[in-house]
Amino acid sequence: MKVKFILPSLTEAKSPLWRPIKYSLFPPLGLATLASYLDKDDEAEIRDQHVEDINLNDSPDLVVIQVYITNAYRAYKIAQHYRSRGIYVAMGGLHVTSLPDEASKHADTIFIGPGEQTFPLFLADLKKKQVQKRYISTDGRTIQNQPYIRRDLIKRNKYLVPNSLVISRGCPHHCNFCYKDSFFKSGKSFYTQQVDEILDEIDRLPGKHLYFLDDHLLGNPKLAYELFDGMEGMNRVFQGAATVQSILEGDLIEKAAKAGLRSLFVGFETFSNKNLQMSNKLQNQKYKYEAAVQRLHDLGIMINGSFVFGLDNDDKDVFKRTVDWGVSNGITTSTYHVLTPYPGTQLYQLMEKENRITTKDWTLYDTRHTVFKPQNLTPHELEQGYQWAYKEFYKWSSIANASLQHNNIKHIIKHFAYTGGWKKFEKLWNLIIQTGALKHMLPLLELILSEVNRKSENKVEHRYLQKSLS
Ligand code: B12
Ligand code: SF4
Repeated sequence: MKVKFILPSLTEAKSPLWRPIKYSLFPPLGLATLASYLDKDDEAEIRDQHVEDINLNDSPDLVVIQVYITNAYRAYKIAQHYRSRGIYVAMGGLHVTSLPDEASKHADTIFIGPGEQTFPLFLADLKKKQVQKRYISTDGRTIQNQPYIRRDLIKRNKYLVPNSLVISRGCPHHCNFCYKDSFFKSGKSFYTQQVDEILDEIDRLPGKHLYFLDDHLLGNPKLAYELFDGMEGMNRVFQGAATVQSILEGDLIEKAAKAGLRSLFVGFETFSNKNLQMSNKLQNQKYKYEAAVQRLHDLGIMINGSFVFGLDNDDKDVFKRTVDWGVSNGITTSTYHVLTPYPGTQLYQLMEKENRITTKDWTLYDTRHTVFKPQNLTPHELEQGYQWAYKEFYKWSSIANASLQHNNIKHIIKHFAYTGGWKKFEKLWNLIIQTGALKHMLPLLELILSEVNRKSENKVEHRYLQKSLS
């Protein structure tokens, strides 16, 4: 059987605001995971529309499409194209799980929830010619003892970070704006691989750099301890995501740093306790963000802070407050989002009930547009403030100021190079992508992620550097 796996590009990936580099970071790991359930004699290919042409003139036996909210319409068109030619189309992913009735109009079979258990079942049914219209993941979810991800189908040279991996599914928390509870409904919503399997997978990945795409890398502290123990001496540098709480409790973060953690995505989201409460983001509530920042910086770990604008307790000052905090606390990169009530989430249900959803055009659900009635801001103010925050945080003087918050010269230089390199050389990135030179950038990233020598002699006189950088 010939199987084609497609990741249609997100709408925003083709907009004038498109930053090709953002969409050339990670390969489609979900599809490579599904491909691992095929038979040995099946033929498979993965096409990621963000980095290549998907070529619609072929005739596979089965087309498998991954649907995110903002690529949904594009996914439906591709499905329509193949179905009109009698080719079987299966669809799954976050958006299909949120809105199965919408998606089922466009596919022969849809999948609700993670695919590790349902996709192999479907393949077996397909052979018996007894396929169902819907497969729903419920009990028995696991990612242990699974076949190897089909990394051979990933075109590594098209991505800046080909060594992405994910050792868990879901997360132990329940924020009300997050996709997680609806995606993992009726079954386990946080589960992990076994340590020996993870270490094995790491061993199979070439080079030095790893990016853990887990929602919460430290979510299972026991597993994380064992993993970091095992990784010590493997000479890896890695990036991942975790919560404020997990950074401050125990000494897991020290272990992570020893194992090679060099940069962490942290969901700060908001400084307002009311907002945190409304969002059920309780894991942030009793902790001081500054303490988490200090701890990471002491370990030489760079921070990518995530912030949401438009929660009910946000007013016009929220943008400046958030940017100022990021700069004065030496946050390396900030990811800002306009609050987005994704269908299926508790937040969506709440807003729907209060009649606050203003559009159901899913292409606008990209966290850049306001798709609901905010409480203390106009939709326009919210979008303007969001755009202003990005500009302000990433102007050269802010980058320099934020870099100078560290008391170690290597950390200052790394911060400056990472943020400047990521945000300030768009044209150069485009050229690098177009000329196929992306694969040569990884050593540079690894260099920037090298260890900060903490004992170092090179603590610097701030005023001196402030002068030379600005
Ligand atoms: C990598 C990533 C990206 C990449 C995606 C490109 C790529 N190559 O995959 C990039 C950088 C482009 C990106 C962009 C964005 N992202 Co993103 N991203 C992720 C991340 C960290 C990992 C995805 C991944 O590889 N997961 C691991 C694999 C194994 O899982 P999977 O892809 O989901 O596939 C499984 C299932 O979905 C299912 N499945 C999927 N397709 C199919 C098809 C069939 C037929 C079947 C059977 C099963 C199936 O089976 C797979 C195996 O279980 C997730 C968080 C996460 N941990 O998943 C966030 C996440 C998907 N992103 C998120 C967000 C908010 C965004 C942005 C809006 C951020 C922004 N402001 O720019 C944008 C736009 C996305 C959009 N809304 O359309 C949210 C999504 C919320 C939502 N409801 O849509 C997530 C969940 C993070 C979070 N915790 O909130 N992202
Ligand atoms: S901590 Fe992150 S992944 Fe977990 S529920 Fe909250 S937003 Fe979702």
